Amino acid sequence: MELKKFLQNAAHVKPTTNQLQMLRETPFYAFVHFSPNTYTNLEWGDGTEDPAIFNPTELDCEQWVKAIKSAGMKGVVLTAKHHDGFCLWQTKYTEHSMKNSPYKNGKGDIVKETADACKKHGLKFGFYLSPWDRNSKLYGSDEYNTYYKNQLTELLTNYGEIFYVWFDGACGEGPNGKKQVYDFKGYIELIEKYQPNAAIFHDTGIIRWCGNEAGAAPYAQWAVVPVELCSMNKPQTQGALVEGDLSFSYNSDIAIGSLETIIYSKGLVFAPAETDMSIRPGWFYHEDEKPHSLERLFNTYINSVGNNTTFNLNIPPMPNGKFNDEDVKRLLELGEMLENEFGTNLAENCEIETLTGYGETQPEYIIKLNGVKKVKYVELAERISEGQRISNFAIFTKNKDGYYNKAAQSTTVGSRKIVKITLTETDEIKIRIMASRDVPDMEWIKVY
Ligand code: FUL
Repeated sequence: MELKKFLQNAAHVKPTTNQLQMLRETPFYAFVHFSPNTYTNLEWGDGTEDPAIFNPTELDCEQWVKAIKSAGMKGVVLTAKHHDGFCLWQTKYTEHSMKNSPYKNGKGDIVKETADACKKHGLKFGFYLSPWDRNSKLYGSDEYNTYYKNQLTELLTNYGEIFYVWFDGACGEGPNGKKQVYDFKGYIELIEKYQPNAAIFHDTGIIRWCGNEAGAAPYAQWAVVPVELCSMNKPQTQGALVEGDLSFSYNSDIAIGSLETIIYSKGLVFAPAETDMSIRPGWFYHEDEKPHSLERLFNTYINSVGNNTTFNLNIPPMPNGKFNDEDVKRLLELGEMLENEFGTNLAENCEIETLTGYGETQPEYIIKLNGVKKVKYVELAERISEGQRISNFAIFTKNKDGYYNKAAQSTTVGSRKIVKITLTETDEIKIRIMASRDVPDMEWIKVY
């Protein structure tokens, strides 16, 4: 296939409604890791923990939700079951659950309390249900897939609207030393049946992993990637050199989706990445750990939501069932900083002129601000519903003498790109698209 045609096809690979909702409406949400690990001070329980240790005497899911909301997040993803197999809800299928916790004399349901708090405060609710289960005696047999699907069905049908189901890729040994072959196809069919609007996180697609758990998504960020990496998604176009037989793996150092990586692929799919990290070093609460700095969290936001990925930030409750005050404070600070930095669009109601002198795929956008403004960030957004196109662009600011100074050069845009520039006083900004797979379709340009 001719290269130009191949790239144009790549530029028209489109998201599903569910993927689009994640990118546009819910790009920033919270993980909540809570399990017997919270009481044993571990990251991975082995499934032999006594359910009686799980006793959040001051559980306050509204406190979680309010703190999460204060950071500007739009949803919560609760670990309904982590690798230790302990279930945070009243499941019919195991005793390794809230039924044997002293909390509310075995009648507690933390999935329900979290879902209710989300509903009350206007956040979306989703869950993580670990396929790897180190407690279930069925693990390693076909019956385990039935067990898992039964639990999934409970979670999909009893807690209202679910926006996201997070499948952990981890697959270790169960209590009898056996490994499980997961029936992901069957699991996903249940989600499509009961919660057709839910997005899915999985390392084979829908929403894919960014490649590390440190909040560091690769800088050039494509949502259109080789089907070999995200086999769960439907290929929308063929590869260019279908002879290739490459295998792809998650590697944070590679810009997956760049020309070098798609050219040998058998087909292309739409699969945006999620950036995930914890506010503290561990996913679960450990008393000796401290929350990351505000600067690190803010920069991660820029490099995730502002870099064509979603951002899943974990906050671990303490053994008493509350978020630590330091985490609550940090979340509020983050929300305030996001509001201070991005709350006022200096290009609102400004004239934006599009020039196509260099050709249609290399337009220039001239943003005439209303007077001289102090500019710190430029935010671009492609009309991602129609696909991702831009692969290189530069930002210029006009100086007092009427000349343009180059303020930044960058790569992909996608659903949203936030570029930090050196604080500059200017009354005019020029964005020059240097390379694009097809004619760019800009949904918005904002200046802060
Ligand atoms: C990993 C798990 O093993 C960690 O415990 C944590 O849940 C993280 C989000 O995913 O695969």
